[in-house]
Amino acid sequence: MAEYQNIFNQLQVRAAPEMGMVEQVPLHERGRLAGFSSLAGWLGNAQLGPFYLGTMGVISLMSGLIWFTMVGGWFWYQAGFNPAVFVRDLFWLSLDPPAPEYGLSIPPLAEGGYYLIASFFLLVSVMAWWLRSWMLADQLGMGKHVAWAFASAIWLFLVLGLIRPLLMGSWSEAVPYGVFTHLDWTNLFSLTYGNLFYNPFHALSIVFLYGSTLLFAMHGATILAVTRLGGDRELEQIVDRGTASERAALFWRWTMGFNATMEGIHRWAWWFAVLCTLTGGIGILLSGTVVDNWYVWAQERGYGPSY
Ligand code: 07D
Ligand code: 07D
Repeated sequence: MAEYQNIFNQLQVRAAPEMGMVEQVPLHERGRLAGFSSLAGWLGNAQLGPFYLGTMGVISLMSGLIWFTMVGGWFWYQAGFNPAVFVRDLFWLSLDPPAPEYGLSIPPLAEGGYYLIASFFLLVSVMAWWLRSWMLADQLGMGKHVAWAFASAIWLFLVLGLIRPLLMGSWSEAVPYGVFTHLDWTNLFSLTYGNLFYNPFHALSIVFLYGSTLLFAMHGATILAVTRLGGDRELEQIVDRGTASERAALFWRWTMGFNATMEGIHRWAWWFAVLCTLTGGIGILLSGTVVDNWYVWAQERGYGPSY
């Protein structure tokens, strides 16, 4: 049994919780509580905690909570303080940005001012979480790859809600806070700029989105396929012949003539994910600022059909 472990039958060790390294870690910011959960153990590691909240964690969670309650409070108001209506209409309720006539000025609370205040807290929350991802990696002596990848998502987030509205001179360009209203916004955006499919950066973003799922499936499947040979426990794999690692690589070399390396596959994954939101942000930033109609733009460049 101990020789053959995978996600479904992993042995769940119960001993004193492992608290992690202490070197260069401000221990007063790290919690002391840790426990075990069988459910967590089926999905990943059975140990839960200790949590490391830190100053940025507290700032992020608190401002995130303020944003969340402000939005929830607005929904509650829209539902006429009726719990049944609130639950029934939850997906349709929405906190909307100011109307176009307000431009970049601060409108009355009920006409978008409240939206702007909530957005400020969402911004603080996301940025503080980013700082936290940097600081924790720093304390562990790690590279900053997670922080940079997150920065790529934040780039798209900032383009959608801050940079593009500023360039367009109107907060009304920002995305509403609502489940279906943000989908309507997305649809309208595409229609307004003449079909986003003809925006090459939207296409690139889709390439990396689809590519990410393909790479994720290939990598996940490959490693699972060699867990019976210890491939998930990447020790000794790189030096020996006939290891899980070598077979995993050979599988792809035999299948398609090329194989990634143990390190390289993770670079492929990182770049595909990062490029999805990086190219996406460029595409959104150009819409309405540089290009007014992607369909006409494509026609002028000879690839948009003129029916
Ligand atoms: C699984 C990690 C966990 C994260 C989750 C999201 C909130 C929002 C607040 C109701 C993969 C938590 C959600 C905190 C609650 C209120 C006011 C990540 C995982 C589970 N969208 N979008 C969703 C956001 C944009 C689009 C779902 C956020 C753009 C389409 C969820 C942003 C455009 C579809 C959601 C954002 C766009 C969705 C599931 C920010 C173009 C769907 C998300 C901050 C990119 C899908 C009903 C998910 C859906 C969906 C959240 C931005 C398009 C509510 C926070 C403006 C086409 N979006 N979205 O699982 O079911 O992500 O919608 O930029 O089909 Mg969206
Ligand atoms: C939104 C990054 C920001 C998120 C952050 C997270 C919290 C919550 C809480 C954990 C998602 C903050 C998190 C606050 C924390 C908890 C509990 C990433 C975000 C920082 N499109 N489209 C894309 C496809 C069409 C449109 C990208 C496909 C139509 C618009 C992606 C199709 C129209 C925008 C993509 C399709 C249209 C996009 C998003 C098919 C609508 C964007 C990538 C098959 C009718 C966005 C350049 C992403 C973009 C975007 C896919 C169709 C509109 C590749 C597959 C033609 C307006 N579309 N799309 O990672 O970048 O998003 O475009 O039809 O803005 Mg599209």
